[in-house]
Amino acid sequence: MTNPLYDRLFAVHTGSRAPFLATPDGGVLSYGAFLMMAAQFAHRLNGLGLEPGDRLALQVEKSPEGLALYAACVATGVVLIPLNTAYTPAELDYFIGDSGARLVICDPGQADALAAVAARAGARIETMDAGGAGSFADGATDLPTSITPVARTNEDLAAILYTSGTTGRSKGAMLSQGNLLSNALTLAAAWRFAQSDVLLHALPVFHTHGLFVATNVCLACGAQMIYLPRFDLDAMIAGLPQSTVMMGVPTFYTRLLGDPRFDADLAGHMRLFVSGSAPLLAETHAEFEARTGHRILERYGMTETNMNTSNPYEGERRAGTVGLPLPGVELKVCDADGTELPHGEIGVIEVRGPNVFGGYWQMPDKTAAELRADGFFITGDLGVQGADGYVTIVGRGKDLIISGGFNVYPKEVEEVLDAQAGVIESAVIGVPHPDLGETVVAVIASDGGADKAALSDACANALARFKHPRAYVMRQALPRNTMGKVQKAALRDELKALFTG
Ligand code: MLC
Ligand code: AMP
Repeated sequence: MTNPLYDRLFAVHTGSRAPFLATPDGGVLSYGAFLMMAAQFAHRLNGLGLEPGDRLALQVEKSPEGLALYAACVATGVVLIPLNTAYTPAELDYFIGDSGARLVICDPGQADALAAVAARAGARIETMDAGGAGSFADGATDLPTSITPVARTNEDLAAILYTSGTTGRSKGAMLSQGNLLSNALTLAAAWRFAQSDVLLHALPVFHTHGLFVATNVCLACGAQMIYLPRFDLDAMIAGLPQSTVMMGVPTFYTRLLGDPRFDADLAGHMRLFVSGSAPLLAETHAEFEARTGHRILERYGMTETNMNTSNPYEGERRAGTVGLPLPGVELKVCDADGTELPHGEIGVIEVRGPNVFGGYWQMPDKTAAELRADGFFITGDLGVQGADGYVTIVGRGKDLIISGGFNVYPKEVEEVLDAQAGVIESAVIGVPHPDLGETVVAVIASDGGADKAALSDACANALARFKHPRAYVMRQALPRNTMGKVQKAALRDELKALFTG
């Protein structure tokens, strides 16, 4: 009996005393102890009646326990649905209902707000923390500390990650054991990960970057993580001298560069800095090298595909590019019909490989629209590939804003704004922001009756904080082209200096 992901990433560390997770309280959890906790959680999932293929919705602050639950899901075949801690009950209602989750695990502070949501979906709800009523961890303390993982294949589902869409309705990307395992092994080899590595981990663990890229490469080789609850400059400065690798979104890099304590000495113990999830400006790359002597390694991926390209570990890390297709990943730049374009021409990036997901949860039409019959996934990113293979992302074919590494689909925000009194229509755009890369701005066509405070309240009720517009611009009408389409490009150009000017 095999369970490819569990066997290769987790079971190999059984009984190991090597450090796995160092937390800011000074605690260090060994691999062996982590796996004992994961086994108890797996028994608890079984005890609650969850079976392979059942879905578990998890919305908790970052902690070793949360990560052990990921391992427990892999061991039991339960499909993990990690959810952003910023999501509002209204957003969670959709994710929990759509996924048909059988169990919801949340932090105690969220339990009241989520009880009705879980009840509506017919799901059981437990809190993560020990000590709380109905606590998942409490219920696991006396359970066995070892487990035989359930048999799985590479094709079996390991996780569903929700990603928003241009139509405003989020889609659950179905990621298999093979998707996750193949990418973990590819990245660990490409970035020369070894057991001696210590990864400074400050990313959230409800997205591909923090949960799969960062965590799985460490698991693949038994490396240690300094596991910070979130990005905090002081904690980063304290952690760098003990670390060898850092992974982050571009905001991590601009924030570090904004701190005079961050210099070549502080980065002296590091062997690698990786950036992704959003474009890293070439000037940030240059400033970072001038300050520390390190050239940031930029890579490119997405929820549906895990990682697709990476600048080389050895060889030229070219600023402004996302490097070369990873081993096993086929990449082509195409026109709208999927016909491959010659090198040097701009088109839509399509990718195929063992990293590419199997489709969207219960959305065959959306799957068919984005995943071609031959296995190529249409990323919606616009790019160009040079004759030497380097890929540059030049824009997005999809209407998407990336704020501090979090994706915001304008349609979702526009739907909330358009429903408010006095709003004729709205156009939500991304404008450059010195800290977040891009930030959300709403342009409102109003008959004069729209009130900014009311719009802001409506967003607060419906949407996670990172999706809220940071500015409202009132107009009598939105600019339209001769086809009647709102000219977002003109608005972006007009408002481009709102936060940087
Ligand atoms: C927090 N806030 C944000 C925000 N993050 N607003 C907009 N965009 C964001 N990304 C809100 C907070 O709620 C707060 O609201 C206010 O902004 C200021 O908070 P802060 O303390 O300055 O922000 P901080 O908590 O430090 O978070 C910023 C951040 C964080 C950049 C460190 O957002 C982050 O860790 N981002 C990483 C996202 C990520 O992992 N993406 C990977 C996706 S996977 P208020 O109301 O209190 O002022 C993927 C695939 C791939 O894309 O290729 O990797
Ligand atoms: P997500 O849906 O959160 O997985 O976001 C994936 C999107 O982030 C991609 O489709 C790209 O648009 C963007 N992205 C990820 N990495 C990079 C990068 N290095 N440079 C530019 N864009 C990136």
